[in-house]
Amino acid sequence: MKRTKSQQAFERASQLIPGGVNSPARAFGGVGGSPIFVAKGEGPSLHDIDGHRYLDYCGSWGPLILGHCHPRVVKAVEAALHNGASFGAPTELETRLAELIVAAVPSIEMVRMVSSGTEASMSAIRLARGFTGRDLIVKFAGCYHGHVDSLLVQAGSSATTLGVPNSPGVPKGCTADTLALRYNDVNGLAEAFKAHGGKIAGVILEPVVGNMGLVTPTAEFLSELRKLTQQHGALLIYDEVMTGFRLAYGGAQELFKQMPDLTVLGKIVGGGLPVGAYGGRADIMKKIMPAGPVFQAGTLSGNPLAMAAGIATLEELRDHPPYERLEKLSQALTAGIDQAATAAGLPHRLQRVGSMWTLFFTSDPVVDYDSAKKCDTERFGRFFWAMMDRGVYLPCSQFEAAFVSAAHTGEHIAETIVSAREALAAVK
Ligand code: KE4
Repeated sequence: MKRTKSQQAFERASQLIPGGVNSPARAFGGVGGSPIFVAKGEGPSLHDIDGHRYLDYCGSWGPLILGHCHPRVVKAVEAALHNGASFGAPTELETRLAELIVAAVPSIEMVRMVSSGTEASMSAIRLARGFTGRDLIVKFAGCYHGHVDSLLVQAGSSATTLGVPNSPGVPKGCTADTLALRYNDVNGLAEAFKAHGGKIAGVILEPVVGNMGLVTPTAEFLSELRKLTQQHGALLIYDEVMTGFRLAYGGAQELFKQMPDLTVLGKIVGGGLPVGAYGGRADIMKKIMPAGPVFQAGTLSGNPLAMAAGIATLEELRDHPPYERLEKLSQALTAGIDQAATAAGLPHRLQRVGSMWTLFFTSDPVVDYDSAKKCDTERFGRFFWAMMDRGVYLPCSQFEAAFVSAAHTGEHIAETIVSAREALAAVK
């Protein structure tokens, strides 16, 4: 497939924007070549400026569970725009979205809107430190919580894809109070609490990881996390930016019947517009300014257009829950891809939870950062382009999750499996 216009657009953008993109995840650094430039999205598809159509399994990295341009979302944002784009004063739209989030997630009694997942996780760890009076934050290697200085320690997603899990520019002082442990390592967790328990303000994790590729927690890991944090007075923070309203209407914590102290949200709660949120126990959230002393602010926090998109998305998910259908479609898709990879004789692991999945080019189960990093990323790059040339757009990195949307149908799944069969045979 010729993508001349995208290549020209990329060259032009690269003169003015570092790497030609406004987020490194889009740079195709993990697969080679240059990114397509998008003309528009339509339901389950992306159209690039060279006129090619792709079935989209990146879905803007997670927000678009309803697919592109869902009529209910478009109508809501259009209506909000005619009332004004931003006021720097409260609107009832913010309260409406807060009511939807609190009704959906029992562990969230109060919630604060911000404008990105990064801002939400940054605020949640500041709140954990302010609430407990402690400094130490525990994270897990390979998890990604946005580009928060103190969490850019063995960070996943594009930090790993592009080889900078520990970014230059982050002073040692910023990460001195961050302890990175191995995901799913129950003994390591117990040892850390034994050694530092009284100093740990909070533990933050992706309850299902998307940013190493799709990695699931063991039940023991999740229960030990809840038990040890409770025992030592540390806060348990679920980063559900990716899994929130994705794996269930109440997120991964509904699926696993867990009650964290704080939850970080983003992506779907904004329906594709810039929204992050953090929420949890009221006694903790009441420490946030102006109710309490922990500072956090934002000009566009609770922006009315973004609120309108988030409200329309969550109301659609509440009124017409797509989760059973997403489970069926995603199971069929990943079974077909798994069989195709086996038929091609390729060492692989296909890991999935609900409509999030990753095809890993490795023979061993991927349970943590070390096992994720053993994958054959060169083969992934060739698979990515073989699928692109067959009209299928995957996340451009082995260390990301792919997403099925409610706009995909059985026919799209069947079409994708045919493309995968050909693509996997081509990358043997
Ligand atoms: P944002 O600041 O990008 O809105 O959210 C940061 C974030 C926090 N927590 C989790 C679990 C996340 O997955 C993310 C962002 N995800 C990446 C892709 N895996 C966003 C893509 C990008 O950086 O462009």
